Amino acid sequence: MKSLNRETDSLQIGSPPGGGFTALGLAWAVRILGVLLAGMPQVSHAAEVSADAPGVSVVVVMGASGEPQYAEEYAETEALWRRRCREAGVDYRVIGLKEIAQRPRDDNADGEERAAATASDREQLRKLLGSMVARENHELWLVLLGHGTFDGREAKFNLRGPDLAAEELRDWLKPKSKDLILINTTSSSAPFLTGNSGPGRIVITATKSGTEVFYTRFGKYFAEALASPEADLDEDGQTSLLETFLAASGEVARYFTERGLLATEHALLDDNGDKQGTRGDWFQGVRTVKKTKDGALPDGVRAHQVHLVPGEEERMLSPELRRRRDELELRVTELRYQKEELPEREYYRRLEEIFLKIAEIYRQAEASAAGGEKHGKRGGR
Ligand SMILES: [Ca+2]
Ligand SMILES: [Ca+2]
Repeated sequence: MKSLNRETDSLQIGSPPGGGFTALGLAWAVRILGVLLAGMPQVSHAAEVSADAPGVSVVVVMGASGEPQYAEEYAETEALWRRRCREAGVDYRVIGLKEIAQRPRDDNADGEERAAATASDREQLRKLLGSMVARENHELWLVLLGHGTFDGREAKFNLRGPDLAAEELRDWLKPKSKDLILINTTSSSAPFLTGNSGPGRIVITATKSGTEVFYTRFGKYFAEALASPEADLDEDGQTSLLETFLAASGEVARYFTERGLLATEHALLDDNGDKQGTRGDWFQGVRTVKKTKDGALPDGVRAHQVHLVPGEEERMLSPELRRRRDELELRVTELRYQKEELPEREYYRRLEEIFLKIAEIYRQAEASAAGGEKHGKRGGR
């Protein structure tokens, strides 16, 4: 407690120039207090990252369903994604929902339009991603629902018509060096993590290897946990991508345990770009117990900053302020991992420097919220 008092006494976090705390400043001070109390290793508060307006696109791809019971389940899962995206007010696209034969065909359409209407799901996805990956400062969520296969060499996502190989998707996504969230909920999905892992990217797969080939439950549980208050582990009023992953992983494990069955799927999350996924059972709360080399951030820190449906407080920050705040919070976490190697005075000096910058972001947000109220406007995504 002594060192905690010293940290907080010296920082005066969130205190506006005139003294005393404003609402957001106080919220921030309370949050930092929590971070300092929890000791090392620790991650900072969850925060949502977003890009410049319009900010976020979610693309859900429904694979070939095979059996009718799967078709029903995937349709329900897609409906959950759609609902959550509507709540979040983000751009939502779906591929593979309508039967190809049912797609509207306009007799007056030119050749290109007609070709687009009858194109395979794979081709539609290729075209859509081609336009999306070129957008700067735009967060792209790509969600794959359905079945996957692995022949010992190559993993594929099963689509109606031609399938999609992990390598092909890797090539299509290559221009998107950051702000990419790939969630592959199919069997044999792990090779999609290896191929798409990278800095600024978050990759989640339903399985830990290509050889976990059986039908997966992870995707359904994941969609159910999206923005679910029960999944909000740190109780900050919003469910992060990490919290969603942990809730879904927990449900999968429970399913098999309750039936006395050996689990046939183990989901992975990678958000530090090292091509190594981390399993849900390697986390205690929202922190992984897994050690990283050379002081690298562990998996989960970044995913805990991302929220499909941000909480009320988050919405008061503009996308640009959120982005800056998230970067600073990552620096706090990195610094905390280096604490042992730094002289104490230097550690607190650097910590204070970052905290003051974060406090300034909240001050700006308050100032613009006050201005917005005057003019009947507010932040949003
Ligand atoms: Ca939370
Ligand atoms: Ca990793």
